[in-house]
Amino acid sequence: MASVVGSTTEKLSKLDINGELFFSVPNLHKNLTILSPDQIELARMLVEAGQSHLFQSWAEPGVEDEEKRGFFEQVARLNASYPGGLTSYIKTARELLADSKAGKNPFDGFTPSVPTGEVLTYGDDNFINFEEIGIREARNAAFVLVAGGLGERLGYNGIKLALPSETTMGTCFLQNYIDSILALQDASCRLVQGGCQNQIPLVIMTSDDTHARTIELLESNAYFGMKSSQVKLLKQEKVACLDDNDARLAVDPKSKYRIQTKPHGHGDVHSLLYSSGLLKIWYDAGLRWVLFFQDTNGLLFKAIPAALGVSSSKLYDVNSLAVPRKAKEAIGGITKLTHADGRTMVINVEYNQLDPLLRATGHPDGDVNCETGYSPFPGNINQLILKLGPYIEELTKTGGAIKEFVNPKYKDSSKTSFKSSTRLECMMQDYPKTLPPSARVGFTVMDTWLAYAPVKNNPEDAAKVPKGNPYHSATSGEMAIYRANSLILRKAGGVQIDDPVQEVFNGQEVEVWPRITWKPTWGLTFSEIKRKISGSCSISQRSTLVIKGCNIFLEDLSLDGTLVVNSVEDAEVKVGGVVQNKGWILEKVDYKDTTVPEEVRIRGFRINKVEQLEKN
Ligand code: UGB
Repeated sequence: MASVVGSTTEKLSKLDINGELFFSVPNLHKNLTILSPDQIELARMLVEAGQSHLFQSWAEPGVEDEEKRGFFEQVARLNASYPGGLTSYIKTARELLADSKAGKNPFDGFTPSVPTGEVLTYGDDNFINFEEIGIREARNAAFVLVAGGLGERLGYNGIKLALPSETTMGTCFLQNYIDSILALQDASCRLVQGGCQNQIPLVIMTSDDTHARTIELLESNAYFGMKSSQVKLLKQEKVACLDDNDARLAVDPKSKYRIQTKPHGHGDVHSLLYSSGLLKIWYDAGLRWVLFFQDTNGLLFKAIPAALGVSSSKLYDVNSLAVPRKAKEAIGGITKLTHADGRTMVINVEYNQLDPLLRATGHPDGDVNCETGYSPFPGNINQLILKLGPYIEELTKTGGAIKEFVNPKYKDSSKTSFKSSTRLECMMQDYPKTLPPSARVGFTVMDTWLAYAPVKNNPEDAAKVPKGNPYHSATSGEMAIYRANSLILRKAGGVQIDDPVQEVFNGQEVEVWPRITWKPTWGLTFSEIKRKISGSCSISQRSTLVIKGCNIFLEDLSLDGTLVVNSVEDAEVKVGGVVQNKGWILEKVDYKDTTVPEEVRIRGFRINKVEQLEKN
């Protein structure tokens, strides 16, 4: 024993640590003998930060020593992955928890008002012009997909990127995104005389919940046609959970040698990008834009060219994409905040904060629709376009740290204990909060039918969404793609498309349009689609049209049934005449029927491919 005590004292004095610090934590003190100097340093940091309780149930030295070393590995990771380390995390947590307990309004002193932004109308001259500029700029862009979320609200067992965005072609979200980026790259490079070799980079932010399955999805599909070097994965770490207002870290209920952790939110993307060094590499390569987007919006890339055109024309440092928002819809509201001292900013106010903010500032009805039938605040769809130069400048100052918040669920009104542990969180759209007033922050509003149809809610919750508000389910996400494609062919190509019929799938009433789908390379913009349609074309409501190829031209096509056209890249294909067959039929499926694969039953229908004409 004497030698153990001797070696402990020696270790501590070498580390310049006063041994008394550990006397009050006997189970830690006993275990110092098995710890390395680095681990003792971390232990000191925890004890000094008021976290002695973490060692309360530790076994004697010699018992469960591997687990104890594992504990410090986790602490080292948590410490390294947070700017300023765990000490800083705990300090911020105490401050934010105190504010929350005191009921402090994060928008104290600010008055909300409706900001003005660029409102686009699909297909008018302005829109077409922005699309052209956007395509030109695309080769100077990098894309960043935040995909670390598990999607608890959707309750799907796989990663959301692997879900089919629609089941006619069966393209999953990740493939849809990669196909779109590659199509943008080709279209943009074609505009350069003599061509260009730019490869648009794609970064995917993953988390422990999604990382391995994202790699597997990419590798088992040969990166969906991207060069593997073009895609980079950055994994976000979770953060420590907090048990009380003193920010005591929560012990994992499954192991006394682990700290419980939860996701920190999509705001991590900024610090990860900064520390990865990629921004500098992109800048040096001449890139000008970084576009952030989310995991399940099958319409997004229909809005990208015009939105990028707006950023470029207006020289916006920050451009957020928005759509008209229904009151109480679970998307944030873009809001102008004016402080009593004169400061103003245009920022997303998250959906759970908008109503209390409005009520506190003289709007007794809170978050309600105005005479247009929509909330006056445009809905944030969390697609941000940042100008790379100013973005790097800002992150050089902040290291990518984003203003955090905490959202504890208190047991009672004394606000002294929580129903379950909480943690600090941050959101990527809060990036503009630290920008100087000189920064050019704008937003672009587009029609919902064109730009936004996320898949977030499980069938049961979707069916409970108030009538008139969007379901945000796998059913509505897929139907929105058919509606958008039908409307685009109507508007850009003058195609006569039958009106939709109303159907109920999984308790959700939706419009069913003809199932029209195409690969992004066929039609990225209004003008390109217009160019590929001529004569008098018509498509009946029960029809399915699948276009898989670039130079496929529709001329005097009359479709009543299913037509699938496949073509190799350079082939020019003309498609016309009368096509009539039994087609593909939507058959209802109940989401509770576990004999049906999950990705099918969550949409409430499957496609019975009865008859089609397939042309290669
Ligand atoms: N995500 C991560 O990558 N890491 C995380 O830790 C968490 C999420 P949700 P929510 O436009 O649709 C956002 O859960 O709560 C990824 C905006 O905050 O779908 O619905 C995740 O994988 C809100 O303002 O976000 O709210 C996914 O890709 C509104 O705009 C993305 O982050 C809304 O989205 C979003 O995660 C919307």
